[in-house]
Amino acid sequence: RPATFRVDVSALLAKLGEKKESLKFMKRRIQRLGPQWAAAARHLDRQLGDQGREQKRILVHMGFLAISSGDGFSSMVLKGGPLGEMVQWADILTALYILGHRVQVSVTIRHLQRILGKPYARRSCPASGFLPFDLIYTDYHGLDQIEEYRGISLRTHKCRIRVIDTFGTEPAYNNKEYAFKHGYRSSWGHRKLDSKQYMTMFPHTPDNSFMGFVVDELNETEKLDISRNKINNMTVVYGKEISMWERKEHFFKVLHRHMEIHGTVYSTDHPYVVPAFVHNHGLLSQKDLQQLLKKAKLFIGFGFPYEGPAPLEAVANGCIFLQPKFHPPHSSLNHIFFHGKPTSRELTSQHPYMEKHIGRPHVMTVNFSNLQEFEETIQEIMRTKVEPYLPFEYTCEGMLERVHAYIQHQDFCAPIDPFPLATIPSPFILLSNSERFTWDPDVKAPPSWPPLRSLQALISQPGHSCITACEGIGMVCEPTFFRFINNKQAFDTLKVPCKVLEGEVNHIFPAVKRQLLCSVQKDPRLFSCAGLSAGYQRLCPCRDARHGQVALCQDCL
Ligand code: U2F
Repeated sequence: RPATFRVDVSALLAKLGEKKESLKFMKRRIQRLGPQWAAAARHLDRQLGDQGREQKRILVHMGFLAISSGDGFSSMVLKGGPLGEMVQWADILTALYILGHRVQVSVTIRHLQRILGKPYARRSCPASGFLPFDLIYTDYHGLDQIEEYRGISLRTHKCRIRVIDTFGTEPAYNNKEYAFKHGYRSSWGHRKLDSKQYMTMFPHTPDNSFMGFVVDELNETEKLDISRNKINNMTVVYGKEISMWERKEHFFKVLHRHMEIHGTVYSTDHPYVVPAFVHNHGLLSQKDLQQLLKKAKLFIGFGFPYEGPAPLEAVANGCIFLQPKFHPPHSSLNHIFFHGKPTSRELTSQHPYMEKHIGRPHVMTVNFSNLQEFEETIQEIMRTKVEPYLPFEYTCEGMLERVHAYIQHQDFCAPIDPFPLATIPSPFILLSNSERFTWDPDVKAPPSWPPLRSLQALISQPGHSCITACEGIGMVCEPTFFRFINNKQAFDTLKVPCKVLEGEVNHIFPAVKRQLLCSVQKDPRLFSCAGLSAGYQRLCPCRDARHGQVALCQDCL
């Protein structure tokens, strides 16, 4: 059955009950952004032309709202608790619905069982047989709940699962035995999924799929209004929870010398934490927060929360985002918040996406421990004029395009043909700079998404990851391509004089040490863009990317 775009979200709203604060928040968001989603759907529909799309039956089970410990998220919605997750789930639901799929939603164990059948109802929904969904979007909590309360193993159906995983899961954490043996312990991970089945909030590592969320897009009149009404000395502090304001007095003092400070912190009875000169608006609705940001010149973060949606919203409304640089970087090795998370990613600032993908003049990342540098940056910001800026990948159309592409092209159920380790003649052709190769257009390429014509492979600098190596040539690491270059011919094409060629189970392979010891990967689940090790040069598969849409290659739609 073909999927047809929808432009009216009211039937989706009816699927979400009224019981939980979290759901009410999501409904308000879906309703508010409805017209923008509809416009994006019309545009994408025209762009895709008569490309057929198949309608999928999709279960969306938000496990974090169903946790037995009392749904901590919902109770904190009105008290400054995390809203980033709710923002993302609301947008995922809308994208799936607008794309025309059959979406069922569950936020309680009871409902999940009603949809999937209780453990004893094996005949209607046997463990290894029929599952009435093509795809299940859930989170780590949801995975446990589906296994535990339905009493089935997900093994048979795991290729249909998509895990919404805010901070990401790197391949080294995906397999319990491997992770424990090599010191990649975590509280999560260990699911042995394809790493692309994990879907993140920002494009943290290309090992995972970047799902994202959306930010209100402004029309030309709104942009004009912003440039007329900006108040050059108005700051909004990033932090809706009181702990995010603690021990910041010295910064507020400096800031207050130049600017009027506004906050949207939930609590009002902490006069020593929120100074009297701060205009605290209390927690605002998303709509009202956007209005405040439209007037403000500066949105300032003090280190926490990490990687939330609000800085993108601020920059989209014409603010400059100022944030602290982290030296040394924060990660699961040295920071309690990331401890136990299945990633070794290092955050060089509060929001590395803002720092690296957007940067100056919209985003300023400075050393906050130097108060003079801090003050000079405030003065520089007051002199700098910026226009509202929103990367395409965070618009409704950007998200629709991406989710559409994933649904149509990502297939983790199809058996993967082992690519022959040595095909003669070699399918690779050196590019003119002779440090990279691509797939020879005269050799028939095996089916692949992204298509192999976007491949460019190279050898990294010693100790660098493939993420860094590909970024160095303006490209993106593409883990799907590892299986095609995990062979001797790839090393030969790049003239690496391998004295030894071994097959090993290690997430940094394929790689070479001292130009002589070449190793290929024996476990395809461990192909990793993020992996690195001192002394090793990675063999890296890179690809191009669509403008403003890092998740998709140019020919990926
Ligand atoms: C992040 O979660 P947070 O909820 O702390 O992220 P924020 O960037 O603060 O904002 C989330 C949304 O809250 C909204 C705002 C954002 O879309 O419009 N909001 C609001 O409605 N009213 C207000 O007064 C202020 C903000 C991150 F997203 C999570 O994944 C992490 O778990 C968490 C901790 O790092 O940080």
